[in-house]
Amino acid sequence: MHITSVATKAYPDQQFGTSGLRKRTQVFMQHYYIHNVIQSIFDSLKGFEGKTLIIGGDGRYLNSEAIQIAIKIAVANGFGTIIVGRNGWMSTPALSHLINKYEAFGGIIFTASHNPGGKDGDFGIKYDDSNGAPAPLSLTSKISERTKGIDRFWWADIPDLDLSVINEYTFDQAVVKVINPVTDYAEYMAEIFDFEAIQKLFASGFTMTFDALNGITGPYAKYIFEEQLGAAQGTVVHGKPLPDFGGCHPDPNLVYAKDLVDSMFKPETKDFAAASDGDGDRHMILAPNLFINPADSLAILTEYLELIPFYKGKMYGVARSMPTAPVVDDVAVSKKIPLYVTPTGWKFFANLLASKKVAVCGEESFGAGSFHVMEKDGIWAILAWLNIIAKTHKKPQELTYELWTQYGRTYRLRHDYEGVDSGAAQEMFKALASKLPNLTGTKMGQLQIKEAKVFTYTDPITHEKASNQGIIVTFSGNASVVFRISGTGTVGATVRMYFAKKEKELDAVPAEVLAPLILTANTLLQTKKYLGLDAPTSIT
Ligand code: VG1
Ligand code: CO
Repeated sequence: MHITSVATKAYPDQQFGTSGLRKRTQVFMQHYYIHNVIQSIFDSLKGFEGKTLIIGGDGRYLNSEAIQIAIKIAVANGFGTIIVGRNGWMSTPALSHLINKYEAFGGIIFTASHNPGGKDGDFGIKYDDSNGAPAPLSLTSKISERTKGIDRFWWADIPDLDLSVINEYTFDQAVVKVINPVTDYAEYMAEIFDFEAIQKLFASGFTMTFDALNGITGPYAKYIFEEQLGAAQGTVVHGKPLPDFGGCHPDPNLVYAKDLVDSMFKPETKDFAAASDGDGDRHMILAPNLFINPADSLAILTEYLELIPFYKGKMYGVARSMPTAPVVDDVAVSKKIPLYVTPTGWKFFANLLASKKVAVCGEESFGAGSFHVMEKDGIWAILAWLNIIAKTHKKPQELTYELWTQYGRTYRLRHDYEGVDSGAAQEMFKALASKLPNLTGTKMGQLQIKEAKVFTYTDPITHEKASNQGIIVTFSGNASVVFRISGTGTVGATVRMYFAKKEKELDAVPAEVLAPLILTANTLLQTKKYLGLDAPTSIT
């Protein structure tokens, strides 16, 4: 095997965001663009010679080419073992699990998560470190910095490998292993959950639909739900990973999983429905005629997780991201466990999970997970729901109404203004930030502002500081609005506004309850003035 140093020119735009580097697919198709990122990752790490690297992807367009490139650069840089998922497939949580299981140095996953795929869609790359957690801010900053100065990458002149069959290839000191990406993960899920109880649930006639949205979870879901747990054949829909996700947007929410949602809002429905995103770390839960939002889902998981033996006596605490409606806060108080509020992005949960400060974490963006892996995990969350349903003998809608009856119902909505002008968005946020000191205590319409501040976070373990993590305005009457700019968008800027308000009334319409809050938020941020937009481009 021959290893050469290949000259390259730096790209100025390889900045890592909330979750890795995400760009239009065509941006990634530029000459040596992928090569530069991978070498920049390796240049930012130390001590991996002879160690193991896991590589996978969510199957989107460019996945196979990117994986072949990553293998060659990894071998050239001196990794000893490279483990790749068959077909180049692997979900993000499965990557995290494999890193732990094989005591790997780290892992690379090619995904733009819930963003659309295809040649005209998006592509991306994430790096997970040796405990299977998303690279921390300190590392992603280092990688981003390195991409600006890179002028060469290391290249092994080995052939493209056939990744469609399970096999091992040896090149001098290095071995590349192609493995079944589903089996290890499925075995781990069987260790965590009471599969027998869930099998009985399905055997008793319980019905479910799982929509993989043509993303990576199809093979995992078919094997686990249908083959192992005995759910009816056909439970999994859109179960084959497709390079362009069949033209769909693989984001499990009310807008993009509309067919599934519609199927649950009919007189005759399944007992339960769920969906996951492109790379398998998100999940959406539905009951007959009821959408169970991520904040409620996190609260219910926290309330009941100890019924599952794996978690017995391990409910150390719980964490939610700041824009996530504070439903779980009430559960934390009632269970007398600590609550942490972090910035957006799973990387901020990793230290809390690893140091056993928390057992469960969740985000409003349909992500939840526990210390079982250091990434959020869609299939895990759905299995947790099934296990809780099986153990409590309660329907998902009953669990939800019980939560609301006990604590009150928190209505929440998110408005996104997608693909807006970056400069205008920055200006708009600057203008609001400058107003904040004078807002506390003032009245806007019916609403009294309790506090208005920019959210900053200091990691309780590393003491790393993350500043400028969005603006939060809290109002009297259990209401709040959060404003932030997305870190995963690929065109212009995406502005997000998150609304939450707790009410005693259980069956109101979220948009009606939140209308005054939405009006006030728009007056505060002045979206019309700065963005020229009257309404958001997406409501979830
Ligand atoms: C979004 C979500 C955030 C999530 C991130 C990655 O980030 O809001 O909660 O962690 O996507 O999710 P942003 O910066 O666009 O709001 V995924 O499924 O990429 O790994
Ligand atoms: Co994802």
